[in-house]
Amino acid sequence: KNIVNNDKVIDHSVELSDDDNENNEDDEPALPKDLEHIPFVYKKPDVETIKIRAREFYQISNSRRTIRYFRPDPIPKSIIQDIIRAAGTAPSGGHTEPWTFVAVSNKKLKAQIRSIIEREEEINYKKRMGNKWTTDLMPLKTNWIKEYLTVAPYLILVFKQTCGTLPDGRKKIHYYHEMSVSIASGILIAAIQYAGLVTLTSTPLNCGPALRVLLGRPSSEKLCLLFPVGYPAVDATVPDLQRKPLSDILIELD
Ligand code: IYR
Repeated sequence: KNIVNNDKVIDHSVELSDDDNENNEDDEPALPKDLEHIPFVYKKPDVETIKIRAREFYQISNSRRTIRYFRPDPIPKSIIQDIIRAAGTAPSGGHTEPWTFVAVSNKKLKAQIRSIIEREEEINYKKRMGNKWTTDLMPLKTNWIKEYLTVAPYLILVFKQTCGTLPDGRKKIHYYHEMSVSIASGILIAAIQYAGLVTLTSTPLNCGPALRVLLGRPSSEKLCLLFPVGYPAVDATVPDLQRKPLSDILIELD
């Protein structure tokens, strides 16, 4: 909800502290003051090509499934780097790029990550999530044992930077960091899918601080999501889910 107060709109979803709104006597922007605006280079495809490409992207997206069973086969580091390059093209509040992607292939670290997550997830499933939540998840056959965390060749942990530091040491405000990192994660998922690999969108409840410390990230960063990346196991299964039809998700006002 937006609260109008002393002529300032305070949008609580952007998580600005009172300090961020008050201590702005120095009106030096975070980006260069004299930032140039240059012509945008765009080659317009014909509409038939656009139609084909929109359909192709939908088909690629529609073949994506959340995969919980992986093959241990390694994947080249350059693929992970390009996937993260793609995620890093996401739009962000004030072009603050408030994300850190930690790509883990080290076996010992993956085992430590798994141990932290399984310890917390056992408590989540048995206590914190409660009856309604665990009952709703039953058809998906998930539990606190997460073999994929040690089997998948890569784990990508996505941290949001709640704030940053400017070259002169001042605090850099990261506007809309939550949304920016969510969008980047969507692009990450799409890039993994487009490349021909699989992943699982995992939200390790209550594991953020322990994983952050394990991976040596500062306390200004918060863990948002964890993506195991690799090939699906030959015998991988997925729940037979259906997606909503377009008529259920689109309202057309012509
Ligand atoms: N994070 C837990 C539980 C879980 C929650 C939801 I919502 C899911 O769609 C799937 C799982 C886990 O990873 O098992």
